[in-house]
Amino acid sequence: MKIRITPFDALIVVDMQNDFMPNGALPVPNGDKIVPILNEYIKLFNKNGNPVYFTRDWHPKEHLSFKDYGGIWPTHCVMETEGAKFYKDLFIPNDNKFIISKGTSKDFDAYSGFQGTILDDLLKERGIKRVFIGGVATDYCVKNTVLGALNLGYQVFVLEDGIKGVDLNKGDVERAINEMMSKGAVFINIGDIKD
Ligand code: VGL
Ligand code: ZN
Repeated sequence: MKIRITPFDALIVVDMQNDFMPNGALPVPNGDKIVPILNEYIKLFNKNGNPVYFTRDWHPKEHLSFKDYGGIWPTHCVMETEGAKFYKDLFIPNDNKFIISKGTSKDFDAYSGFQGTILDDLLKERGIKRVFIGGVATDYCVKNTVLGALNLGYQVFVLEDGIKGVDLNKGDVERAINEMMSKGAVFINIGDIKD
């Protein structure tokens, strides 16, 4: 497949934060391995003048998703902490980039970058029709961001070489991929983009 980036395209990089990387509070196995490829996508979009949206989990310290507060996750991505910062090797352009914080209030969680954020408004404002989505975790925030985008009417490309999952229950990643595909997401690799 050959895809040419148009002015109606945006890149969404999901949750590439310290706590989701090896040694973080909620590590995605090999989450750091996708950074070089993600950086290639980021540079490609940025060079073309296309916007790049970085979502981040940005929780208050008493968040309901944390085990201590009735949730299923260890404490992670507490706002303003080291664990919530973007991973050091992730390339963050100076221009045309937007940070989208989610899960920011104590009583709500958001696996999708569209949930409780202005991401959809920002995309619509710029006339974006197609979104390219990569990051972590395939079976949680990537999946939900992809399904959210499809529901909102965007054409969605998932970066097959730029996602990593958790697989808490064996098969979760495979099921997530099948669900995204069956709802219309198209999986691509860096070589599919015509530079
Ligand atoms: C995520 C678990 C909890 C994710 C966020 O980014 O996939 N997973 N919070
Ligand atoms: Zn979270």
